[in-house]
Amino acid sequence: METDPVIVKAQSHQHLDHKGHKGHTVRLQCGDEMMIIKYVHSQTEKLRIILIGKTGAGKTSTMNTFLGRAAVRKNPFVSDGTPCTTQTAEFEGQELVLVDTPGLCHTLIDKAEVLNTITASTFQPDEGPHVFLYVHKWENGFNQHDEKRVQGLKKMFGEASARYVFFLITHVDGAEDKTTITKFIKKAGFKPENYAVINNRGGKDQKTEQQKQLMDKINQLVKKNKTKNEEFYSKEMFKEHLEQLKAGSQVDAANTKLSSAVEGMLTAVLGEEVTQFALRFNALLAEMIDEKL
Ligand SMILES: Nc1nc2c(ncn2[C@@H]2O[C@H](COP(=O)(O)OP(=O)(O)O)[C@@H](O)[C@H]2O)c(=O)[nH]1
Ligand SMILES: [Mg+2]
Repeated sequence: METDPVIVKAQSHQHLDHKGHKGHTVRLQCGDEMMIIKYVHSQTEKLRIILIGKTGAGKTSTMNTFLGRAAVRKNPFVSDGTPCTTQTAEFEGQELVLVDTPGLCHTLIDKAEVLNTITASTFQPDEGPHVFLYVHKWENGFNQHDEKRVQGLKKMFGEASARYVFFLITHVDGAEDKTTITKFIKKAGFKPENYAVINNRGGKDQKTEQQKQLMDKINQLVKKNKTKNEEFYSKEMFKEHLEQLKAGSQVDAANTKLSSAVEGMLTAVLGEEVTQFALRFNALLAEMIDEKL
């Protein structure tokens, strides 16, 4: 997002680091010399974020908050019926690829199909996501079903995926007690640095501040993963997870009766064999989850 230029008078060019703001254009005046610098994000240029969570959690609204407009239909029975929706947004000079997914306890779509769509969404931009943004609605508490959903995510993508999961609590209007939220975060099994709150119905200033906090924390997480050369959740990590499952599991016997709309999409990215195995695994996972995921 382009903003009005900020004019900074400095003694030397070194002051630049302290005066710049992400996404701003800065005009630096040093003596008679004038420099115009456009600040881009100093962290990873482009982030791929996949939004996952229960229907009604606020995934689509969060996406719209970043888009700054209601570009995606909010009706869960309409928007959730379509395979993954990808939108590109920009926040403070950083490009974000946001992928919306159907709700984890959708009542109208077959459970295995929901899982298939999430798998396809994960690799829809080809390379995997930097972050699985787990969206949760505040007010419900965090019950055993929620715990199962978070665990289900780990089951789908393996232990390695835990490094990429970030927790976002929606419907937080600012009146909530921080201690209560901290306790809640602990119960959900997340570290304080890996969660943020947002009120998608809040005012512009509140939302901008909350988006800033969310993105700063996400960038920290990505930076940490990057130092280990594991910047994002990769296809290789997913394949490795499936390989481990193959040994002695009933996955091979599972039946993918569904004519999955995402099959072709996945095959192009993961290849025929891995895709077929992933679909069978999702069918099995869906069967195992007898209560609403
Ligand atoms: N008050 C409030 N309402 C929200 C917030 N986020 C989403 N909603 C509302 O919750 C409902 C479900 O949101 P939606 O984004 O469609 O959820 P999804 O199914 O996860 O995509 C909609 O009516 C939204 O307007 C929030 O942060 N605060
Ligand atoms: Mg939605």
